[in-house]
Amino acid sequence: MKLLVINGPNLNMLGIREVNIYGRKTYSDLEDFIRAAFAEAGAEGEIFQSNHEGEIVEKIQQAYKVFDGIIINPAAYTHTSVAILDALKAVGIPTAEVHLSDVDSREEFRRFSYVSLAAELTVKGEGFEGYRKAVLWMKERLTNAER
Ligand code: CA2
Repeated sequence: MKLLVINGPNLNMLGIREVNIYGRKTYSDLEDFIRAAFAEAGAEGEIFQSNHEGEIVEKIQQAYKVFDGIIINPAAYTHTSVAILDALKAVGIPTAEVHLSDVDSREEFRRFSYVSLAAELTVKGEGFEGYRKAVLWMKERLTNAER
């Protein structure tokens, strides 16, 4: 089972500002946390972060026939990017969406997610734990698909 985790713009700034919303832990801490979740699930995984929409689209396209599942926190592109939605639909890889914060209880513009239209699971407001939930959910999802 090969999983690809994609993190969108500004998530590399975690722990530096807006600690009241996103917490004090850094992006490197998040990578360590996700690697531990891969190990718990017995999955192989890669973690990719980009501040550029086109790079995220290309990474999703390159995942075709390489990765079995995608876990994505598209960050601000969640609310704007038809291109990322179309890329996810194009590759047809099972997708889970993660948000550190509870996007439903923040500004109105964060309530809508294009990526939710392709994702089978969305986890919001659970901090780093949301990634672990998504990895473990994906393990179940892919195991059941093999039966
Ligand atoms: O809650 C989430 O995970 C978000 O995807 C995070 C995005 C935001 O645009 C989404 O609405 C919800 C923002 C990530 C930026 O993270 C920062 C980290 C440190 C300082 C400032 C922003």
